[in-house]
Amino acid sequence: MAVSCNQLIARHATAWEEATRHPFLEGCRTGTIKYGQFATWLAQDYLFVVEFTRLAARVLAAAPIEHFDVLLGGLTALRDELSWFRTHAGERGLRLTIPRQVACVQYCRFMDRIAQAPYPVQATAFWAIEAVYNHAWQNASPMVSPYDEFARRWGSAGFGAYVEHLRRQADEALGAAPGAEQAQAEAEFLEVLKLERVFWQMAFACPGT
Ligand code: HMH
Repeated sequence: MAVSCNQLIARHATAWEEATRHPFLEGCRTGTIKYGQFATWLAQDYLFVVEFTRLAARVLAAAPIEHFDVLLGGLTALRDELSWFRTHAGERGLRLTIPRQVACVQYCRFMDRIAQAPYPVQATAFWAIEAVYNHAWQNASPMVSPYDEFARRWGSAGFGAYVEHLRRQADEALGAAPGAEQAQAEAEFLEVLKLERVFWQMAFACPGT
């Protein structure tokens, strides 16, 4: 039997928890997050999403036609998300032409590597990146204003439904994948969890940037 996305979560429950619960999110939930910490996350997540959009396009290029609808929907949502980030950065007077922090650089390098992996590995990693965000923001919902809008973006039922579609597509690809690709998908899933944890932590390591 091939490995499935839900099995990956169950097998690595502790790492999953660490990637989806963090004092940063708790600070957004209660409103105690510092302005500089939130600003750091906001600008760096925009820079992340720029590269994530490139990954989405590269996953689409490797996908079977039956998977196009879901991935094209994702790309359209990313267009809106990039402009939404620019609006929020503008409101806060944040510059987005800033250097990436180490955590962001590492995550972007990972995505560039994933784009060159076999499709089942790409589909699993792509699902994982969206799934952790969905769960992380959901776990800390509802949030106080102005963070409630952020919680709704990734914690909403609509985003959850998109993640479910991605999960089904990844499971389908994994189901037909050779054992070595399944093993690689599991290793990259764990890498996503680690990169997420470090990304949350970044906001605390570099406040005010
Ligand atoms: C760090 N992981 C990170 N940022 C995001 N915006 C997502 C996942 C979901 O797109």
